[in-house]
Amino acid sequence: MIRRLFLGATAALALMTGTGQAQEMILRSADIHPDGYPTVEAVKYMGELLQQKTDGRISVEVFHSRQLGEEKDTIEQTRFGVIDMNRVNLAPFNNLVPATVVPALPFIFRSTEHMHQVMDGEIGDEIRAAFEPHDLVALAYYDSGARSFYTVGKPIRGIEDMQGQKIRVQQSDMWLSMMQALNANPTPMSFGEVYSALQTGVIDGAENNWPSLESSKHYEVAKFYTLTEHSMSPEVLVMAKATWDKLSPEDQQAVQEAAQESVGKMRDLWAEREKASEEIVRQAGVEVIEVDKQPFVDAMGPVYEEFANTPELKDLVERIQAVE
Ligand code: BDP
Repeated sequence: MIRRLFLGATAALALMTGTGQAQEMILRSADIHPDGYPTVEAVKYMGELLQQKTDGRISVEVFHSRQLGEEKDTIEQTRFGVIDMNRVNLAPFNNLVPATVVPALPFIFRSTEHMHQVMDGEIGDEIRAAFEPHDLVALAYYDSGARSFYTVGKPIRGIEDMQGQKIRVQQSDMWLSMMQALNANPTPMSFGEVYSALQTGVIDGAENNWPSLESSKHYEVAKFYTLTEHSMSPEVLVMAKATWDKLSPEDQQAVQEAAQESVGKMRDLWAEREKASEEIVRQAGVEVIEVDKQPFVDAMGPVYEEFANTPELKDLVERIQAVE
């Protein structure tokens, strides 16, 4: 008997004939980063684990390098179940899922260890649960280092150098507010448009972590990297609720386990890549600028006021700050 399993419009199905043989299901997962980038490799690894756990029935195919589009579009498509899985930073979810604003807030985490403590625990689970009403199941958080500013013309050596700079931000209202608090001109755009925008002077700068600065080759154009480390917003791996709902409870558990087990792998890959990327960027002659962070921290009051704007979100901020 062949049991039919429909998994969204795009999950590839290969029905195998013969009694007792299960169908094979290939989950399509989106990522804007190129092949070899830690997030891409971590999701591939997650797929291998899933395949092992399901005796080869369920696997994952990662469509890296924006093959399925920019994040704004792939997020929508994942919500509709057109794409099964998606690895995105939390920031592009900020407008949709308010709780995701909190871990993206400037300077909320004191260190990577603090971020891990928070996201691996109850608070992380709470934020994951906030995706469900938006037709998404958040499976795991991945490292994303710390984001800092890079500029083409004028180096940022102090907070006063932010004045009037056109800085690309992710498509999140919180990020607009953050740049306004620094007297910069925020320009939201997709990641894929940033290289040419830097080159043509549409923007003066952008901000990201070492691996993204390196893999995007933005460092070829932006020759000043100022270590403000203003956000440690983690990455998140989500699944379409439509896909999730079509899995048996056992398979849901296998997916959840595989995702969680890929987190350690991701952390190793990330640590390695961070070092390698820093090396490449420095070798290319980018001036890496140490800056006094305190004035940046002090300027963020209005951002917290505007975005930690309900008792629940305020409480979330306080609980994060209280985590040792
Ligand atoms: C990278 C994240 C990616 C973001 C991108 C960006 O991995 O998900 O969307 O930054 O700035 O670090 O758009």
